Amino acid sequence: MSKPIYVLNGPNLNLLGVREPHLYGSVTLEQIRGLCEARANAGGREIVFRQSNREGELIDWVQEAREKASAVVINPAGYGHTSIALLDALKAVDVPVVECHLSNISQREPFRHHSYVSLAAQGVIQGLGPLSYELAIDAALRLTGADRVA
Ligand code: CA2
Repeated sequence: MSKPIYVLNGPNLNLLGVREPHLYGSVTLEQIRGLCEARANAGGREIVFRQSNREGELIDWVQEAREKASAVVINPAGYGHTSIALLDALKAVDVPVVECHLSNISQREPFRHHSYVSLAAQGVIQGLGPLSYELAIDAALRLTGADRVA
């Protein structure tokens, strides 16, 4: 049995579907968890899906993923634009890292155009709402040799 895909979510993503639907849509993080799970299960893989508002906790989970994950999908949220510590943790991960964003950060405020996390990611999927997560799971499956991808 392959190791699970770790799906890690950064600060404020727990508010999805509750606040700012004009920016991030009306789908909740719990619903996104369900989409990711279905997609991963179709490829014969489990997921570990977590969200934290704390930088250190995200870093602990990235370090945990070094041993326990087959791949990491991460929406670092605001920390993508600020956290060299998160970048350093991700650089120490040997399995594929796929960054995803709900919004197209390249079309937003200039301070969102740069992502430190991108420097450690094999690929980035953004701007497609919850589909960004589903495609990131597909990419993680393909990059880790799953024989079935939905
Ligand atoms: O588009 C994305 O997925 C982002 O990672 C979302 C982050 C933002 O800082 C990044 O630039 C792009 C923000 C997540 C906060 O989500 C909220 C949802 C509802 C209400 C308030 C915040």
